[in-house]
Amino acid sequence: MNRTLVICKPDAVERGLVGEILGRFERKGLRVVAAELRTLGADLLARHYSEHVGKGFYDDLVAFMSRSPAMVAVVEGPTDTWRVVRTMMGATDPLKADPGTIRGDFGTEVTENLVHGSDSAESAQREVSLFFPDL
Ligand code: DAT
Ligand code: MG
Repeated sequence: MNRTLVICKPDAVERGLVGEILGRFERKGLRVVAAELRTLGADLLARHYSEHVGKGFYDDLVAFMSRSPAMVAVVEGPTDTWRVVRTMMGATDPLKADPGTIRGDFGTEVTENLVHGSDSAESAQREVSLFFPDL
């Protein structure tokens, strides 16, 4: 699986950072093979974030992820694309993310951390199918 799911979260769209974020992946050598601006609903988010349902931050996460449109995209590369994307995203908490990463360069708080990327080859396959069943 050399494709992975990327979501430029509502904060990234609101702040006009979609081009910056997808552009970084493009400049790295990855290719955007699908992208659509979508407002994500609670049911889809519960499937996408199933491992987090019931956690203390879950309601805030869903409120944030559904408050305005997100740019949902599939990115392709030669190998381990999910890992390349995760490395370029930086740590979940932008305060701990290294400079040079997307979260390290543009984020200040853990909920509004700009970007989602699948966290394994299995997650990538599952998430691409969930958001782009026809791809
Ligand atoms: P990642 O997005 O780096 O894969 P994750 O899957 O652990 O991180 O969590 C999903 C999202 O949930 C994350 O991007 C932001 C939010 N989140 C995670 N841990 C949190 C926490 N302790 N407090 C608030 N929000 C959190
Ligand atoms: Mg995750």
